[in-house]
Amino acid sequence: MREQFGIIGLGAAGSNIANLFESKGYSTVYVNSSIEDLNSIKGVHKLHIVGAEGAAKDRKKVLQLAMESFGDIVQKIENIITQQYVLVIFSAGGGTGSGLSTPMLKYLTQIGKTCIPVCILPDSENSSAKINENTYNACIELMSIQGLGATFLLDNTSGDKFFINNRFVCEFDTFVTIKNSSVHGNFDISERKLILSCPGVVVMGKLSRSRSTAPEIIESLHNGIYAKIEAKNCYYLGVITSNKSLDINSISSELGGCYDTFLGISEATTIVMASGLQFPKNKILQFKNKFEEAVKNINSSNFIQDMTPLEPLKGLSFTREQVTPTNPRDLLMGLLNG
Ligand SMILES: Nc1nc2c(ncn2[C@@H]2O[C@H](COP(=O)(O)OP(=O)(O)OP(=O)(O)O)[C@@H](O)[C@H]2O)c(=O)[nH]1
Ligand SMILES: [Mg+2]
Repeated sequence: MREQFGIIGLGAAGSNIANLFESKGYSTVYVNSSIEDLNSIKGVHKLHIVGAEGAAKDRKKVLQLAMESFGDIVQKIENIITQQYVLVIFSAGGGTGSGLSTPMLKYLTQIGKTCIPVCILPDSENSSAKINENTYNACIELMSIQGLGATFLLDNTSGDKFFINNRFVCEFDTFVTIKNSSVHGNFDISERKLILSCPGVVVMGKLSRSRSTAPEIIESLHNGIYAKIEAKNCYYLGVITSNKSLDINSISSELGGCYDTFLGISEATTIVMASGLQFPKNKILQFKNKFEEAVKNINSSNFIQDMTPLEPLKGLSFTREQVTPTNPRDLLMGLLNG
């Protein structure tokens, strides 16, 4: 199943996680504005933004730097990543990954890919005003992109960053590769792809074979490496477990009810995924508040950039919208001028 998912790592953090996927055999591409960062990765397909020496946490600067080479970069990516399902991995806090995430996700969606964004949320409390500002702006953009699949929000307050990287890759890889069966039918790869195609936020949990009761599975969803679930109701819930008597409806009820559930039985381990959740509004606003607080303390009004209203938080659609293609250069121009 691994061959059905392509991986794109943007910036340093995105590339670190992408590299773990490559070591498991996934088709992987790395994009960075910093040649030093690319050199530090042992990967096959590395794409440098021509002429750039890093973006120094400036999201707009990376768009300007990529203006001439973005078309070439996406062309190369299309040649390497032939899969329908593409994980686009980046940290929202830096310049390169955060800035490139929006045009990359929009472009790939426009050419018909099912994008699965994997967005790292920095530890707001222990980050600079600039990182908080970037994170908020990247989240606002991410929530407004039409036609995306499920979005993973990795929460850097949940542990050490390398622990989070390893944990995410391990959980995702298990979800994709685990063999299972059930009296109700196998929880097959098309159902797993359906869960991953659902717009909104997705969370996962992985437990050892001996921990497979409904409360333990629910607990794993609430205490994983992902941004905490703030609003009830998911759309899809999938569980693969050794517990043949598991009542999946009790997990669904605890999540406020789901549109559909999938259950598979495996002797190996327990893995759970819930998708179609709302974006965590309070968590995202924390970045804005932290930024504004720091700016107030710095007491320099011209430091404040325009913040777009939180419109996209209001509604979520569960059907991927059709989008019309734009050429790569116009896409960057639109973002710079918009
Ligand atoms: N989970 C996780 N977070 C990371 C990792 N590396 C950096 N971060 C976090 O991501 C933020 C910085 O993002 P980077 O990916 O380094 O930035 P970049 O995309 O390379 O952008 P520039 O260097 O500014 O051009 C910081 O808040 C870090 O704490 C990583 O490997 N894993
Ligand atoms: Mg960097």
